[in-house]
Amino acid sequence: HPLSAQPVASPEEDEFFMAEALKVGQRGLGRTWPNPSVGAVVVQHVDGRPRVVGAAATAATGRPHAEPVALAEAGAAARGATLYVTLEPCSHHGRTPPCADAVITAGIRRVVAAIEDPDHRVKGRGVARLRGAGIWVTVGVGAEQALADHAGHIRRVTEGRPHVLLKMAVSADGKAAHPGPKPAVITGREARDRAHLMRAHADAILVGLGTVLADDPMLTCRLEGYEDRSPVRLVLDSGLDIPLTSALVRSACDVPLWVIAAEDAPADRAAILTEKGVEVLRVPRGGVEGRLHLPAVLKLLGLLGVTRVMVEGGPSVAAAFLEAGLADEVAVFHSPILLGPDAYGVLAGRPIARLFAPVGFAEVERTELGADHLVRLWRR
Ligand code: AOF
Ligand code: ZN
Repeated sequence: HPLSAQPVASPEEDEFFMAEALKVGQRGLGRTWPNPSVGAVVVQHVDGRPRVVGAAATAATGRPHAEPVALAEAGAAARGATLYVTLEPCSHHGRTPPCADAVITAGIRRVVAAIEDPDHRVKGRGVARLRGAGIWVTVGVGAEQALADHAGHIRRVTEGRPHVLLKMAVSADGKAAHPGPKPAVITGREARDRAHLMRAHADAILVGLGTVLADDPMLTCRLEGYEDRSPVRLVLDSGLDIPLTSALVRSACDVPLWVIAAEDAPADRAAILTEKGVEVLRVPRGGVEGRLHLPAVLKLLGLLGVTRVMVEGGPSVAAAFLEAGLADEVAVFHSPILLGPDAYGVLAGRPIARLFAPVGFAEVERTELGADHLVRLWRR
């Protein structure tokens, strides 16, 4: 189309529609891996007023990408329109043709992208392709939120490992669990719902064998409306000691269960678990006291396409991730209840206070949830 004057939109208009695109993209978090969950919104001016004529997120398991779906919804209305997209449109021929080409073909006049795609197959080439076709491109609107939303994708394509969110629930006296047979109920309903939303938005949820033995958890997402959004469940279990009668193993055919064992774990045990529908993975030992080497665990997960891992315990697993500098984000649910002197500390005896030290982590959210409150921190 003709090289026309740069289409004008106010910064407020750009911010507004990028916020829409980010919202759309966030809905797909946890189900698009190995791909990022991108949001795309097509905006056409009708009688001088901007109107959304197409919107889409990356489909489950990553394809199709967001842009072609949003453009198809817009149809002829995409001609001359502006596309707001939370990640640079791709330029590579994957299992689908490049999104940049679809944008060009649809007759889009201007593209507003939140951030460049660090994937080595794209990395600015999508923007270059669009500009080469005479499309006006703005990059950087909504970048801060997009960097957070795409942290998993970015971490995986740049470092080969997923983004790690460490979730903890802490009593008023700094404890995580009772020594008794029943798991301690620390937080209330609203906090629980928020934690389950975090599960829905994770690709995988990870616990240590200790948590399986202590709590026999399901680790599924049971938030209303998100029941089908359970992440892959991961257990660090170097010796393959997970009970065959555990809720996790018994549900392995319904919700994926990956057990991560040491290379020397018994093969016959692995065979039994595999028979039950469990995926047995192996990594070298190399952690403290012969535990699994956490960088190797994350590297393997990255290879398998996992972009977002939520670590949910227990205390020694949490401490190990923090100590290895592998927790990128920490969500601490603070409860007003007291668990008493016999209860376990939240980080296996290590002081939680250092999380809040000015070096290390920066607070990005503080929200009241009923009687509890959530503090979310992001590694600097
Ligand atoms: C986009 N829009 O909605 C997504 C993109 O394996 P492929 O061919 O599906 O390509 C995956 C890569 O595409 C992924 O690593 C990321 O760079 C990009 N994801 N790109 O234009 C989208 N999900
Ligand atoms: Zn694409």
